[in-house]
Amino acid sequence: MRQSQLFIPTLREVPADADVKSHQLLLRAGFIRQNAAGIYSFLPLGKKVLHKIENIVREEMNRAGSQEMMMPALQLAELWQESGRWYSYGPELMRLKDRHERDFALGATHEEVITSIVRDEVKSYKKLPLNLYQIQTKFRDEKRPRFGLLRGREFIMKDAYSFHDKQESLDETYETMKDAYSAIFSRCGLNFRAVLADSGAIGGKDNHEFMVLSDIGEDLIAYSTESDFAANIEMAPVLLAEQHSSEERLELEKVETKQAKSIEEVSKFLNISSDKIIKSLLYIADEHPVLVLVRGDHEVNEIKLKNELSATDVVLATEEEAQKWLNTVPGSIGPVSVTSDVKIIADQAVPFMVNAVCGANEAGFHYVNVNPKRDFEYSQTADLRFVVQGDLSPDGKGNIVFAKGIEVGHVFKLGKVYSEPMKAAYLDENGKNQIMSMGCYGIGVSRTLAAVAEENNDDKGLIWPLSITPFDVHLIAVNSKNAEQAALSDELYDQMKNDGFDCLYDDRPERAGVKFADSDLIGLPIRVMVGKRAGEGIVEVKIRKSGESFEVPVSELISFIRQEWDKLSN
Ligand code: 9G3
Repeated sequence: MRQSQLFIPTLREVPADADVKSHQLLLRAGFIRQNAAGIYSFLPLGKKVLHKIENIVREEMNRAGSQEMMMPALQLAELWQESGRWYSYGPELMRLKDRHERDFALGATHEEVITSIVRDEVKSYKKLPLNLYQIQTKFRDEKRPRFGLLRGREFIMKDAYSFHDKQESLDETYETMKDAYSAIFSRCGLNFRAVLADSGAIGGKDNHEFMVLSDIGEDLIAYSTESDFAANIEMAPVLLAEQHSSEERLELEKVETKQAKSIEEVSKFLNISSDKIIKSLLYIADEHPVLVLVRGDHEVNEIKLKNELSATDVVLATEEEAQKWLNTVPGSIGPVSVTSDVKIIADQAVPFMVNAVCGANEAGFHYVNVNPKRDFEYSQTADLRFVVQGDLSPDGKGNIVFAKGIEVGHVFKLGKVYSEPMKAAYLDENGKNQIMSMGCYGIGVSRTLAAVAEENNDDKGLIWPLSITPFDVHLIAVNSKNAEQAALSDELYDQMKNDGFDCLYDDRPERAGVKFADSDLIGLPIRVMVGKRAGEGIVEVKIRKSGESFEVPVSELISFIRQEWDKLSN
């Protein structure tokens, strides 16, 4: 493609409201333009990258046995009423009426549509499992669209849905989809983790988010330095590092601690480290008082607490409730001699505490030399705390570090969350009517493009991985008014095209500096410059990622480019 023909409106200055690198660079390099908040056009270069990412997605989904189809963006409200989501979703779901005043949703996702298609067409276990996907525009009226394509209101998603008779079949497809996702994000050159995620609103047994590690990520993940373990902070399990202390158990003693209430204050007042203090928090779980005990240097993870208590609502007790159930105020709450009306649950690390400190359930007083079991009972122990950096990884390999992540994919085991209300049923091998199980699998395709741009750039511009670069080679006639350089450039352009390179030829009558700056901005992997030594049959080749440049005789150019291409591929 000749750059003098290409529609590529580059910008010199950084757009004001673009506050992450990928957003700034995709705008400046003429890949996208904003039409409205969270709504973008893909200009030719952006469209080429999008197309390549979609094809990688397509190849891996087809290889994994999913069949491509296309569903409408306009969805009958009746379908969302069947699943109940017409009423449960708020302004984020874009709705409209057609000319006959009929209600529609603009597709934010397609569980209802796909389930309505499959329930009408699939009646026998012989037709299962079935795995269908589409690559399609989605609409979600985000309250605060931001970071360009990373959080838009109209975006491209690959969404796949699988249908099963048996749970094992769903489990198998789920693993196959996870492997396909790993292949897709690896081929896009992304540093990602498959993160165990909280089941969240849409139910289903477990689910994984595919997170690109990035400083601007909105999610916090815990991952192991020595294995592929990774989990959302809320979900990350804690491996109990049992520490048996030979310390002699001392006599329980009540001491005055005056105004010292918080862990820090008690730690300072009694001059003991926080990991010797039992942090006691009174919660109300579905109306029942529960005293939760964790070590003083740990934090209660309320999602784990809720799951452990299988409670729907878990909230910290008010002062009045503390007064009512423990006859004291927060800051002096403890587990010693507590009424049996209050259930006591302890984090798994608490039973290993020796000669600890805890509130005496009397304002201004604490107990010292408190020993679990001897001085207080608890009905159960569980993993109730947030993971912290440095914890042993739950798989025993390496230690936990935290990182921010950009969610580019999400795979779910839905179970019967949609097939039940929408009656997607089949006859099993015994002729018995059964409800199908489902899985769903999403990739933010336009978000993936932005994530690649976010993680592959430098102060001069974008640096595209070979797999999705908009063009392979940037051929530049340094001075296109110079006949010798123009002639050789034209010749090389034809030769590279014949040799199968998708070449962008900068034939514009611009100063060299402008051409080089634009080339750095656009970020093609290999640049060939036809300059002063054209007469000697020598051109310069520059590798965008490493910045290395080489003087190469024209006769060796193609083989040299292939060699550099292979080096960049590994
Ligand atoms: C909505 C709106 C926003 C939404 C949803 C529905 C997220 C919604 C979850 C999913 C689950 C999976 C299939 C592909 C993979 C993800 N935001 N989700 O259901 F109406 Cl406005 O989309 N869907």
